[in-house]
Amino acid sequence: MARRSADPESCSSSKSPSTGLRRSDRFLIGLHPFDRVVFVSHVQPDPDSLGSMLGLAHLVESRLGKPTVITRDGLISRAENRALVDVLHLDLVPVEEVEWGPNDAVVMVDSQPRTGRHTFPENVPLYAVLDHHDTPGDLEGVAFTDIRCTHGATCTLVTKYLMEQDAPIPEKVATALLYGIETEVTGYPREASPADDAALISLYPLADKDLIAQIRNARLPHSYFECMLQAMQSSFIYDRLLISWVNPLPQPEQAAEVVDFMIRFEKVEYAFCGGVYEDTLVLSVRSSIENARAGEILRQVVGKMGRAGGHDRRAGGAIPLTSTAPSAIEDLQSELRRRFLKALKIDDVRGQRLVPLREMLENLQS
Ligand SMILES: [Mn+2]
Repeated sequence: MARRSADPESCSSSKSPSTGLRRSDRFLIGLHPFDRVVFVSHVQPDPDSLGSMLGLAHLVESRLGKPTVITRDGLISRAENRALVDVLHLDLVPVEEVEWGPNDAVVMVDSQPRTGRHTFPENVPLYAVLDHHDTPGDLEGVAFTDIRCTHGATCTLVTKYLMEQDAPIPEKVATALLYGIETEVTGYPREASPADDAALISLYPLADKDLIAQIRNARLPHSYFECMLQAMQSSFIYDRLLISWVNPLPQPEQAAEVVDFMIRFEKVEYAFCGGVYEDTLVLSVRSSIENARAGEILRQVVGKMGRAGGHDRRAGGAIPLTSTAPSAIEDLQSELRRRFLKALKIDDVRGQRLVPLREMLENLQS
């Protein structure tokens, strides 16, 4: 299943590659007829999305002199991601407030069309898609595509474009791009390519390291600790898989924060967390092994119940709930648990609590 190593460019996609032009040239040339460039990304945009939009907007403004709009689809709730927006004073337009002009070029980053990860209207035509996810989208009719799953971050592609075009990278843009790559290649084993490391090296002298430190160490809300406590209390180990549930999830991105923490547990190779946020079951997976196929496994587990996708060691998904009654949620949880064990070929073992019940009770202080 070592698809990456066997055929590293298996998911790369780029139209008319034989023109002799670099990708960044073709990206810019194709924008000439348009009046304005609007950047869109996936729901709950992460630092890789935000950095990619900011970097490409800078490229377009500095090289073509055209106005740009950077959008935000849904909430940004993770403390670090909010800090990124705050300390860099990012001006994000909620995607539902964009007035789509007839001569707008729409550029999607860090995501692909019709993967269920957007709320902006599907009838708005896209000029370009730049992404690094394994999750295939519908690229029909998109003039410019640059999909490179071998890259750890979309920000790496964007950094390459800026360097190819000799566009000076301002401190704010470099800081966002550096942090965007850093968050994508965090964890071990790293999901990074030599291109990611080369981009990090180029950006490091240009970025504001104090701001990076401030973002990385963002102050955490009370709900973060409540969520983590609930996750630890609900965690069960099934052989090499750890499953945690948090209901309700205070913020949708906290499922990812739970698995980022739980995957550090030395006895497991996969950590999965599910949590109810409003009328959705939000899912997140991390793996500590190479060729983990986390995105494929989560897609298989979720099946037609919802959507899922991601990378080799990190994945996410969502299942719309028809009922939020506790019994309906319990049924869904046991179905997902059963499917996960099957996908990982784990015999139907009895789960062991991460923290034994007796210890939980003994540690309770009045
Ligand atoms: Mn990304």
